[in-house]
This record gives sequence, structure tokens and C-alpha cells, in this order.
Amino acid sequence: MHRRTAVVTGASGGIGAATARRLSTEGFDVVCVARRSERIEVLAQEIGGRAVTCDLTDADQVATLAAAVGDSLDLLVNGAGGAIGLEPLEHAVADDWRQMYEINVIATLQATRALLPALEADAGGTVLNVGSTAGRIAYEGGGGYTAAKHAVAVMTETLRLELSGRPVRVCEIAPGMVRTEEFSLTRFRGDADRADAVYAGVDPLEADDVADVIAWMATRPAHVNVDLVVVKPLDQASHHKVARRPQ
Ligand code: 8X3
Repeated sequence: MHRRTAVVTGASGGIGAATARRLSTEGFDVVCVARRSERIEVLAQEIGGRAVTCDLTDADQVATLAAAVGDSLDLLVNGAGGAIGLEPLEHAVADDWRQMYEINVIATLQATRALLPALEADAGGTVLNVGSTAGRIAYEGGGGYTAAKHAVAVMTETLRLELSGRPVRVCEIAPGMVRTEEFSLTRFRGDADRADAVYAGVDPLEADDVADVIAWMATRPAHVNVDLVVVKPLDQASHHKVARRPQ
């Protein structure tokens, strides 16, 4: 029987790592991709997958990744990304914005472009982009991240239009508040108190909750394209309306 193969980027932690684990339990051979070799090697060993170290913002490294994946692929989960800083626009740091565009948008573009021939081989495949509720709304201080995630959302729609008639599904999952070990810590440049305060009194999503939905999207019959799933914690009615229990 054909064993399905998945590439998961951003597999060194958070949603990416949880997705790699979950897809392996769904029977996929998983190629774990990230910059941090040690983390993905441990994960690949745990799930019987493969680790390919790659900085997706570097075109040469992405070409090497594509060669390592080979000429057939069933699923690409573009999980690499992240937020840096929460400064209002008038105090925004241009290099932070550039970096967010690189890790969220250019990384997704380059991985998708390089792996598309393999995804289109055989019976076809699926591109599943991890966007964000930040790709659908605006919020104060979120400018660089919301702009990048809006770009991911539009890129997803563009690709679906451009691939019309070809056997590649193009999907986006847009999670809201997800507690991972790194997302908020990176955003607040290592300030653990500020990072923890984001989730105070809330029952947020965990990475496994998002991985669960990704697995569902990816395992629908081949003619079913789940365009977009927005998934938030029950406590988060909207970005600005979060029900917090007193601490
Ligand atoms: C969602 C995170 O901070 O934009 O990816 O709500 S946030």
C-alpha cells in the first residue's frame, strides 16, 4: 500500500512539532523541517520520521530540501512562522517586520514552490498553510504580524486560484490563541511574565488541538478542499474579547 508522506515545516516546536507527531499516528511518513537540527532529529527519531535541517528563507537550502524529499509528496504543512514584538506602528522596528515577512511569508512561498512538483506527482497532494486569526483582523501592536499573516491568507487564495484544474488542494488553518512554549516568549523577546500574562485566566488552545484539526483537514477525501478553518478557544470570542477568570 502507498504510504503517504508529509513535510512539516516549523517542526522544531509548537504547532509544527504537534502536527508532525499527529500525522505520524495517522500513518504518514513525516519529514520534519526546521533550522534547529537537534530538536527535529529527536522528534524524527521519536516518530520514525526524517529530519531535514533547513532555513526556508534561504533558496539554496530549500532546493536541498526538495532534493531530499524526492519526486513524490502527499502533504506539505507550512507551519514555520512567528511573531516578533508588539510595538505600535509608530514605534515599529523595520527589521522585525522584515524578519516576520521572511519567516511567515517567504518561507511558505519557497517551500511551496520547491515542493509543488512532488505534490503534483502521482495522485496529487495538499498544501496546508498555518495562518492565524491575525490574518483576518487587525489589532493594536500586531501590525507586522497581522500584515505577514494576511499575506499568508492571500497567498493561499492566490495559489488555489492558480492551481485550479490541477490535483493539489490548498488549505489554510487560522488559529487564535494557542499556548505553545515559544510563540509569546518570542513575541515578547524572552520576557516570560509578559508571555504568561497572555494566557492568564484563559483556557487556550494547545498545539495538539491545532494538530488535530490539521489532521482532519488533510485526511478528507481527495476531492474535498477545506479552504479555511478558523479555530479559537471557547474563551476567545474575538481577538479583543477574551473571557478571563479572576486569578
Ligand atoms: C494568533 C496569535 O496573538 O495574533 O496567531 O492572537 S495572536
